[in-house]
Amino acid sequence: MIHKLEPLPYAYDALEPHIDAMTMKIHHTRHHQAYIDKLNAALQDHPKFQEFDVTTLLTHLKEVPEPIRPAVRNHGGGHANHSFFWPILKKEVPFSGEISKAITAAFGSYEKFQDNFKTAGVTLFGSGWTWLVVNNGALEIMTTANQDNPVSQRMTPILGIDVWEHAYYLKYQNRRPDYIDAFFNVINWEKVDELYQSAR
Ligand code: MN3
Repeated sequence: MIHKLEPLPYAYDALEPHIDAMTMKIHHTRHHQAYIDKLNAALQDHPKFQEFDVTTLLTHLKEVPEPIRPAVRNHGGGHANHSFFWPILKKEVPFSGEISKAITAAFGSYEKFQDNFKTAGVTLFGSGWTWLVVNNGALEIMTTANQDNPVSQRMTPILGIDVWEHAYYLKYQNRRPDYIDAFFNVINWEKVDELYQSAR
């Protein structure tokens, strides 16, 4: 398949003031598009691997030919991560559903979950992602470097935040903690609940 950029499921300014429209537009039309273009370029001479969706490629990285494996890992990962990220963002969705009970049970309270998730995001050195994953049925917070995705480690992401500087620098400059605080205002808990229920 030729990988393509899907439109966002909302307007670029839909997450204002927490995540600004300019950041969303550049992030989607330039950064995400670039990962897709480079993934397609890497797969160009490997028709067998053009048949698979990006999650399949990332769960079978070891079977991807060595010369293109880093490109599939990085750009395929970039495509998968951003495709995952956009739909889990929405303003004013209350913390609710099965996932709210599971988070409270796993971390003690929503506030403790936020503390742990924020600490993981703030202390992640360099570029990467912080995730809430289902690992053998249990909820865990984890981080990945660069554009690695938890599926490559047999874990199922249900929530994630992009902590690359390009995700927040225009509005928050170097203040990653403020960006993570803002992120908690735009989590689409309905979508996360859906992902949680199908991951169990
Ligand atoms: Mn990004």
